[in-house]
Amino acid sequence: MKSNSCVREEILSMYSASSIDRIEVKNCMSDTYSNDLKNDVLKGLTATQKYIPSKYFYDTYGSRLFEEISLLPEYYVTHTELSILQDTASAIIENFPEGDLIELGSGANVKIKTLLDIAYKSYLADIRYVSVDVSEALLVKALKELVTIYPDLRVLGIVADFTKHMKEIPLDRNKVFIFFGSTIGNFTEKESIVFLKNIARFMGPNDRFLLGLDMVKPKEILELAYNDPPGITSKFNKNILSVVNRELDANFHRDHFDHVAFFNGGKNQIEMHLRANRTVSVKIKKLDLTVEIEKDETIRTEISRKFRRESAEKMVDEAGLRINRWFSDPQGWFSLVELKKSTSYLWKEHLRTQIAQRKAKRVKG
Ligand code: SAH
Ligand code: AVI
Repeated sequence: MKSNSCVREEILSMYSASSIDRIEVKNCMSDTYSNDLKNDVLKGLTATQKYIPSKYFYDTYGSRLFEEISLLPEYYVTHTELSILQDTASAIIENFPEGDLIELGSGANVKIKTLLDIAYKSYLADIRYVSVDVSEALLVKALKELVTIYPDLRVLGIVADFTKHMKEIPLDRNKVFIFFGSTIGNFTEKESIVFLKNIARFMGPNDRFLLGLDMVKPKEILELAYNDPPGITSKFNKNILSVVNRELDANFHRDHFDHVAFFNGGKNQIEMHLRANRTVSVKIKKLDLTVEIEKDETIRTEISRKFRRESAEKMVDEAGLRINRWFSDPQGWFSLVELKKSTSYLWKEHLRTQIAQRKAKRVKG
């Protein structure tokens, strides 16, 4: 993806000019979203186990539903991670006098405020907040709120897919990468290592990476979090069908599917599916495709992997990172892990640079 494919957006609003001057937004998705969706849905709905990638949950309505999920008492993820952050924000932010806080999949920016509150109390000089999310409406709204809360804070919003557009992130300053909410759990094991390796590539020896990890816990607690009694998660799950209907001119009927979420103990992951409650034939006009779905057949819409300390250590180690500090709640339900680039990875990079420099010298000589 070339950097000139990101378009700078004009921010128009009723906010004061001084706040708006501190917001910059670029959109890297305007050209690619529709094609990516076409390719992904074609691949997913013609696979043996049908699936639709979970990043397509987050249109404006889906993002609002996720915010509602975050407030549910059963969805312990958000309030547990927030409680860890409140206890550890000072320790996390110390020794970060200036630079970029880069949050990936930032959503409604609920959690970053805990860090920014502390940063402001410590009178940290020059912090810029860089927020990366696929959901443009949510990102712009959240950034406007931040500049009104924090005087002098500069923010950069990047509407982008963090699995594809990492090159769009500015890398010239000290950095803390942030990936809250255990969104890493929505990747397969392989994808999560590719993703972490990609971030490690962009980290310098002093940069840090704050990673939220949801831990394995009793099945009943996990399953209740994804089967909340008010049915918000069910609405969130079915909204992915509305996204496909709208964007690809399809005729999924949400009432023909039931929300299913269960803990797959063999894989330590919650799986969310949409199960057809009758035989269904769906036309997807923009793909020129008709998909036949049998009664009780499912479309997998999300995996949400849960971690143990050992599996987390193995994952970060394979990605060339190391655990610097490990923060957790008293029950050990969620972990906030501070990562740095591993020494062996830094050495390898150092050696590679030296070899390249020697080669260049030889060619010149
Ligand atoms: N970090 C927040 C939100 C988590 S929800 C929290 O901890 O509460 C996941 C967020 O990631 C959503 O805001 C969604 O829009 C975003 N997201 C999902 N897949 C993405 C992708 N591939 N690239 C960029 N953002 C993505
Ligand atoms: C964003 N992600 C980490 C959430 C999760 O728990 O896997 C998304 C979600 N799905 C259902 N509820 C919340």
